[in-house]
Amino acid sequence: MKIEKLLIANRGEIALRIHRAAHEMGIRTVAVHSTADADAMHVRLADEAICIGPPPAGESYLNIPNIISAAEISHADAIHPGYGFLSENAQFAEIVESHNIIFVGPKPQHIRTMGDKVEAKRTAGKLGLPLVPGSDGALTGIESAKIIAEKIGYPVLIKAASGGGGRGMKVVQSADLLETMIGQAKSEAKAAFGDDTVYMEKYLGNPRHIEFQIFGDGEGNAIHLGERDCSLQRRHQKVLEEAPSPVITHAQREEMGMICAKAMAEMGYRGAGTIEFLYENGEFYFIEMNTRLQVEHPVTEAITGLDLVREQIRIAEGNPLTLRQQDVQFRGHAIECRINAEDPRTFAPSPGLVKQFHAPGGMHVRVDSGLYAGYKVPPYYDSMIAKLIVYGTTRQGALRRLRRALEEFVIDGMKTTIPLHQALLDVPEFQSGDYTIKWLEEWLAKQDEG
Ligand code: MV4
Repeated sequence: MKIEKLLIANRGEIALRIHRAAHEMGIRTVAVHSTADADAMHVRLADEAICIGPPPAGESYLNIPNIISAAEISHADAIHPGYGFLSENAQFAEIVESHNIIFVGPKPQHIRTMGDKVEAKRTAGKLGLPLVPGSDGALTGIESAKIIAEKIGYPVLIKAASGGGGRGMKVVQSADLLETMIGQAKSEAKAAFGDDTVYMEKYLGNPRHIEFQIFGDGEGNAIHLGERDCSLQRRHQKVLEEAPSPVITHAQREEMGMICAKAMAEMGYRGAGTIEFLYENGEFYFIEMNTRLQVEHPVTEAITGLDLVREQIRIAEGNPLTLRQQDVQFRGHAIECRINAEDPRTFAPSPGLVKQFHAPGGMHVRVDSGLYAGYKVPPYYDSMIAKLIVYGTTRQGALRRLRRALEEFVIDGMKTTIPLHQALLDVPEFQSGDYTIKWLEEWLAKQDEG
């Protein structure tokens, strides 16, 4: 079914990104916004705008009855949830569909499965994805936990089934600490998620974080769009992403990509998804799957030439995939910098009035941002205010272009993380691509000492 009008259940740069794809497809857009976002760029550009509540997200962007009401009032025939907020809420997807509105996203059952990390791992294993050695499902008692830990070897990691994004993890170095740590992990998980289910994995000490982009049509066909390397992160917040990974060979991409695509085809996955792996000593280990569009999707767009949001919308309309796997071509190298309204040293939030805004341009430079001079960055939400994406024929070329683009970027009126990205460009380990998930935090700690 052709979508005529799309409600965008999100804010900021991703709401703008979705609006742009929709308008290029001739689809009218409905922006929903909190009272704090009335002046947002995507609200101005949308064909219609509906206020759905006060600034706290719980009363606006997470307010399901208000969003459904906005869709009914505006006669929207589809809802795109973006990332964050309601994007991985299976119940929301079900409610949307029960109102005969198209959910631009996966089948609710697949969102639910992947939201439970124990279920996700079990499913991934059955579908042939390589797993981190660990407990086969949830931990059931200390005696069996001890046996599993001895078998896989210490250190082990206790993870919450309802966790994800690094919340509620405990590293255990030896058997004498296991019972205490499982207890702590359980009570923290109970407090944070209302679910004390935990599982165990071998702790990988120094991996990279590499994720594969996949698309399924919901009818048993699926393709992969290669990988992104997201190892540069601080406190589980990604700082910079690149595609392809500087350490993955063409043969590894083909092999892992095919394994991912085959798995998604077999489960009948619909829409965009990301399969996350840890990568250490040449081996991939599945950790989680994200059932949504991701912040860093533009680096994949840059190296494949595909519009991922357009592809999501086409699938939601019930169309087959635009491309076959053999038509997907990977070309060049792309890097994305997340620019946050934060102090570049302390990372303290720094929202405020944008006094001047000048985005860099020129060949192979993309800026996704809702900022404009005179806009006030509200203090209630995520601090990411812009994404800078550069493309080059080679990684070297992309790095040179990134340096040039960062020089041009002007955001006056608040502190931003632009100087952090500029400093990173001068560091040999970043220049050579020789970094793991621990590297940035260690480098930042050294900067603070010196
Ligand atoms: C791990 C790990 C080491 N060993 N699992 C953190 C977030 C969640 N997605 C999984 N995470 C990790 N799981 C095993 N068995 C280390 C991390 C981890 C991490 C993973 C990806 C990106 C950044 C990270 C930062 C710290 C820890």
